[in-house]
Amino acid sequence: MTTHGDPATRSGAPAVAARTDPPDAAEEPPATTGDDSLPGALSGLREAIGATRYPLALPSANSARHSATALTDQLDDYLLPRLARLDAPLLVVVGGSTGAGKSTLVNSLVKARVSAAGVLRPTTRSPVLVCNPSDAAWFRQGDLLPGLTRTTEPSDDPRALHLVTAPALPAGLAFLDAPDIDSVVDANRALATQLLAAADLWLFVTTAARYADAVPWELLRSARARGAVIAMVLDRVPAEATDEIAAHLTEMLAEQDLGRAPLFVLPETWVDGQGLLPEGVTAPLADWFARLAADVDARAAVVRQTLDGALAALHPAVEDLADAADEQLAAADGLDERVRAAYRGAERTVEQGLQDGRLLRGEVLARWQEFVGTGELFRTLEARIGRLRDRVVAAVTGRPAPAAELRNAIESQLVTLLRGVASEAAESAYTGWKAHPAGAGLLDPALAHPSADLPERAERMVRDWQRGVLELVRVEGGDKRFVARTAAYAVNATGLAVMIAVFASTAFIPTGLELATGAGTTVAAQAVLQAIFGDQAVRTLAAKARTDLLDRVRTLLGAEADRFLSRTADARPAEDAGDGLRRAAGRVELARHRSGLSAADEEGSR
Ligand SMILES: Nc1nc2c(ncn2[C@@H]2O[C@H](COP(=O)(O)OP(=O)(O)OP(=O)(O)O)[C@@H](O)[C@H]2O)c(=O)[nH]1
Ligand SMILES: [Mg+2]
Repeated sequence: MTTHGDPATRSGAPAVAARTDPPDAAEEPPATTGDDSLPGALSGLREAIGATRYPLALPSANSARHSATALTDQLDDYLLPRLARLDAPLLVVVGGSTGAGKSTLVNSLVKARVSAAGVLRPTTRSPVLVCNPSDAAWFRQGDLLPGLTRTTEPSDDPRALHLVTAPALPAGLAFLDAPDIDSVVDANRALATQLLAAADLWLFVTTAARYADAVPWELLRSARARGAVIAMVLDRVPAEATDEIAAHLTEMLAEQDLGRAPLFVLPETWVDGQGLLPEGVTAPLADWFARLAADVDARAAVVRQTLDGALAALHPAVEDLADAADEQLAAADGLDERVRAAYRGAERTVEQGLQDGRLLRGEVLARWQEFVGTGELFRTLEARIGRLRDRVVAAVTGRPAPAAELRNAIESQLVTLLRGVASEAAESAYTGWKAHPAGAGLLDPALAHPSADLPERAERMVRDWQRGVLELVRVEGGDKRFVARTAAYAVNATGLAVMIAVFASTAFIPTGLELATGAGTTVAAQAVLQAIFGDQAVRTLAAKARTDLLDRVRTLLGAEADRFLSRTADARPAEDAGDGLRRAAGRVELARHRSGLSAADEEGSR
């Protein structure tokens, strides 16, 4: 094996990255009364991340969901337990393409067949952690990677962590043989990424055949961005191509700003009967790790650099989450507005319908004319219009009282109007949501129509309103001169007149009355109605009845709109979720700088 580049820097103890400047005082988040220690700030951040969801199908949502999971995992798997035990053994996670020889390399470094190597791809499905027996207790207790169940036997379960000890491995250092990062098996890929986020040091294994593959470079770039300490192994290099390939890979590493990562080039060789590489081949790598294990300061520097890098990377990642949360909120508001606009339109149509006399057509008008024509109305009125009544009584036919029919006609006219506007509003809200990517995902076909029980509820609502109008007449009109105080039918008749007045609130006299049968009746009816509707008391009652009707309509339509709004309410993050995330990340950033984790901070404090 050869070590490429200047051995003094390339394979020496990994250099520690320059620190980033502490945040400006102006950017500092407001002081909180909470725990401002680094673990306290991290727990707060974990809580803020856990409390925010991204259910609306926006372009940013998918990556936010993944990132939130990855950040939570990294906090649990690595950052919190590592901070709690800075002196715990250094964890080297061995990652790379399938079949690159990762398991073979780990086995060879610890001089034992601890992880199965094989010809079938991928071979490693369940991670294997190997450490010196004296470090086993720390890894077994499960603070690190707490989601993985410790096993003492090999397993294929990706949620299991097979713990093995190897006396040949120096204390203070552990290897974790991970599944392949570019796996055809989804679970492998996800687990490998999760494991790498829990590494103090990433040992990337690639081969002469695979080193230019895209996936490893993507991961390497993100590791670089996090400031993780990385070492590279170029495995199975044919002797004749060593210089050329090593030079090319060195160039690629420099291009990706990874020029400082030590690179170990291992020649193609035979594995022995145990599946291990010859000691001569692994010696430089084994020596490098032995030196690292023996040097407490170098080990601590690696831990600090990776830890500080991972902590520093939280801030931009959480900023992205906060933006995604804000987008969720804005999208939910936008969707709500489409629904509100649709149902506001429905309310307006009803209001207009009450003003423009359109409700006084057909059945209602016919029944009203009948009601007036039979004299039922007149009979119930007294005093001022009593004289008029006397004059028209002669013209009145002897047909049965049609008050009930009028009342029913009013009811069905209103219900028809309400069904119509509710239909239009549902359709408009549905179409509005369908055109929005986040809205389409919340819809189900039933929402395109009013609720199934809307007609029933509308009928009940109108009947309640009618009862309310009668109650109003009874209470407020009880001592008015045109209502016979003792006669229930007078209340009834006045109530119906008030309802009609509601339907014709701009013109006191319902249109079309001239169509009433019999010229005498018409004239009389006009006169009586002028007397009634011209009366301030009736106008006041009608205004109240109208307000009451519109309130009830609003409630009815509100319940219709809620079918939509409850869906965004379920999806919507808390109003200040984005800012909560930003504040939590700001507290972590502040605590990180105070902690003196990064080398320069530490130097400054010494
Ligand atoms: N000849 C030769 N064979 C090797 C070498 N390294 C690994 N192999 C063989 O290549 C195959 C794959 O090696 P593994 O160690 O299982 O590879 P891996 O990276 O762990 O693979 P996954 O677990 O699937 O990701 C095995 O059959 C090894 O015996 C080497 O340097 N020389
Ligand atoms: Mg393997």
